[in-house]
Order: sequence, then structure tokens, then C-alpha cells
Amino acid sequence: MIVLVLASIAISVFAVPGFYTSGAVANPNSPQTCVVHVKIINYAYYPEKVKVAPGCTVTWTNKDISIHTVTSVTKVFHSKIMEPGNTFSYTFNAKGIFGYFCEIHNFMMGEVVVS
Ligand SMILES: [Cu+2]
Repeated sequence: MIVLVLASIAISVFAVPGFYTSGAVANPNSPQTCVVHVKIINYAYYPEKVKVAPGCTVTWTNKDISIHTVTSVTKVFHSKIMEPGNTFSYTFNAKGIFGYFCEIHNFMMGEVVVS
């Protein structure tokens, strides 16, 4: 009986969503689940700089009241105009430093470091 109770406690602990995943942290051991989120808030990318492992996907979400873009400095990736609430994703397979900006507001800049 005690064993059964302990077993059910253990199952409920491990069944908690997110128990193993930490969301924003890139895990090179499971590239298929590697998604890093960047928010666009108040005319800025947050966080402004993210560091990921090769194979990771970065997803930008426009949480601002204005339209924006995510445009690679070296033309590696380029979102369409993102309305509030829209998302844009790009999977970084190559190592490097990828600067990007907003075509509408040139002062908005961010960076993805793949290493
Ligand atoms: Cu913008």
C-alpha cells in the first residue's frame, strides 16, 4: 500500500508539464525540441541577444502594438511584416553571429549567436 502511494506521488511529480524543460534554454541534446523565444515589446527585441546551439529554432512573437519585421543583416532570414500577435520562426543550422533589425524601425536591433 505504501509502495503504491509513493509510486503515484512519483508519477504525479514527473507528469508535471515543463518538469524537464526550461523553455528558453537551448538544449544541444534534444535539438528537435530546441525553441528559443524572443518577444518584440515596446519597439525592442527581448532578449536583444540570444545564444543557441546549431539546429535550434528561434521564434519571435510580436507582443507590441506596432507592426515590425525580423530582418537579417546578411539576408539569411526575413520575416514578412508582423502584425501584433504574429510570430516568425527560423532554424539556425550554421554557426555564426546573425544580426537582425526591423525594416520599419531601423533602430531596433538584435542578435542570434549560434555556437
Ligand atoms: Cu519595428
